[in-house]
Amino acid sequence: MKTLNIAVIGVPSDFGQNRRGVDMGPSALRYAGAIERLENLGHHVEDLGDLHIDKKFHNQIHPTLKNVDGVVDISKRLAGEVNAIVKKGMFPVVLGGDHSIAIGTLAGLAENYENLGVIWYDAHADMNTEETSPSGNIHGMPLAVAMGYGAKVLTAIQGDFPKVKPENVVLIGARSIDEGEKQFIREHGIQVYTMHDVDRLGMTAVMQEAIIHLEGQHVDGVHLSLDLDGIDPLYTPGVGTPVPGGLSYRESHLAMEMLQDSNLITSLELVEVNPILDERNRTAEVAVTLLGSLMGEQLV
Ligand code: HAR
Ligand code: MN
Ligand code: MN
Ligand code: MN
Repeated sequence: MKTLNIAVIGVPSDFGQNRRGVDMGPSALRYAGAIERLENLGHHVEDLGDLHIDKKFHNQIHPTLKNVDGVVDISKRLAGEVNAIVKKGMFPVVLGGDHSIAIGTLAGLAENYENLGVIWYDAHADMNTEETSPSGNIHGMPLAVAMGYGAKVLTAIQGDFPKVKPENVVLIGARSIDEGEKQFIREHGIQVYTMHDVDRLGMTAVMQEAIIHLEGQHVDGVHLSLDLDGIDPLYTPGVGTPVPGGLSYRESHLAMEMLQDSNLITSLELVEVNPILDERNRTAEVAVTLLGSLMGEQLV
């Protein structure tokens, strides 16, 4: 296991969706022992604390891009922080917050990588645009934005260029994909491992294929965007948009362990933890055990 200099940053944003409480995600993850878990593995950890969220952006009326000014404000500042973390040679761990924060994370990473890979571990594809979104919730859009699709005010953050190439994106655990997203996936030939694929192939083969695909793309880094709703709500009930039939606890640990063994991952975000909807902080606790497996914990 490689010992890393890790910078942890909390992003208590709930601008990307309708349900309050996901802004307490960073607290729940810290309470569940995220920092200690990393330190106990021998990593050097710097906790940068939480970004300040300007509540004045709440209740902003915009039916197709809800709370867009808040998302833009937080994305710009998060991108700056993530960029600075990578420039210092540190490994960024971003604690959300809803998944709209990935817009900022990926914008901050983009300047540092020529050919960034992304693993999107999620029940959803998060590839809607303002035109295709059934909800207007920006947490359903960040992956499209990162590839350069959607409202210009979002795609232009940290420069008006695509932050990630469609061929460098791998989805794992998808089981709730909107019509417009299906079309986007087909058009761009995006590598998607749905729950059907996990059922048929097994997680071992899925991760092997995903890793081989990214290596074949000659990526110079891989960001893992871990939405806790990718896991079955039996294990992680504290999320805003639970979808039954998800990845199991053990499948998820296996995935994290294989990613640790692959040595590919260069940044991480944990998103959508909502302690208000949870049972005794179980979701944050599962997230922290997955963080442990990804970052080098061994069973023996
Ligand atoms: N696809 C739906 C929409 O765009 C729901 C998206 C839910 N997204 C998250 N993040 N929870 O994955 O509104
Ligand atoms: Mn998501
Ligand atoms: Mn999701
Ligand atoms: Mn191992």
